[in-house]
Amino acid sequence: MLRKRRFLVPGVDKRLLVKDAVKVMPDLTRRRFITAGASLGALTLLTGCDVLDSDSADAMLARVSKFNDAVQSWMFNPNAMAPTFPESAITKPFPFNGYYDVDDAPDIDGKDWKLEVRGLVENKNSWTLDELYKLPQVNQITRHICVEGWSAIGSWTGTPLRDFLKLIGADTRAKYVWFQCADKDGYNSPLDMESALHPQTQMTFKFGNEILPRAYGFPMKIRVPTKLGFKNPKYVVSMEVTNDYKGGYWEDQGYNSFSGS
Ligand SMILES: Nc1nc2c(c(=O)[nH]1)N[C@H]1C(S)=C(S)[C@@H](COP(=O)(O)O)O[C@H]1N2
Ligand SMILES: [Mo]
Repeated sequence: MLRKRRFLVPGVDKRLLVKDAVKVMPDLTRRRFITAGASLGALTLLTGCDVLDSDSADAMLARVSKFNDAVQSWMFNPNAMAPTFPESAITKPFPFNGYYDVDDAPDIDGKDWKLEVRGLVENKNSWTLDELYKLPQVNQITRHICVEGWSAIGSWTGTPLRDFLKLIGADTRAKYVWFQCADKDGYNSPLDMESALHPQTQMTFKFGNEILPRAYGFPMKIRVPTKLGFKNPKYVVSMEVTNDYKGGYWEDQGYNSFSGS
């Protein structure tokens, strides 16, 4: 996300693009888009267009100009499904992103790692990786969208988070599931319960049918295809079911905690 190195899009001024898009949106969409942070990433979620090349910047504006308020069924409806793709659409190589270089990413020993479970749950036992791997898993090929304006399609396999929450007896009336990660300067992110229970929200153990590589969050990441990339924590070490808004790494720096549908 916001690192020193910025992705520059030739011929496209990202701030102007967001401004132009806002101008051509229908009223209700515009209001909600602004409430959701009016970022380039949100625009990518909304249009399905990636602005990394200038052609799709034009395509994006063309799409926005055709919006009607029905578009909200995708961006603002928490029950909407993120689009899925065929294997041929997978982006190779898939980008790495963190607030550090890949060489400084957490290097976790899967044998020692345990997922801690806290807060409003009946069963607070920790889970080893072997135990988690035995849970039923599903695959999804979905688009990951970073607020910086790039996106990539990947293949993720793991256990739907809602199945796990049920298994541990989580109080699903609570407001948030809050994830903490192993990054050396910390990384965390709150996820609203509705999104935690979304059928596509996944505890991910595999990327492209291989054990999740270190770059993408070994041993476990939370894949939320209806949200921007920063709401997809990697290197997760604990989850807490809570009614308290505990903030998050990017959320605390002004990024909208909603950031998606
Ligand atoms: N623990 C942790 N999770 C994280 C981040 C991070 O820096 N640390 N970056 C976030 C951001 S901004 C993005 S775009 C995605 C990048 O995931 P990828 O490296 O698998 O592409 O991870 C998200 N989750
Ligand atoms: Mo990101």
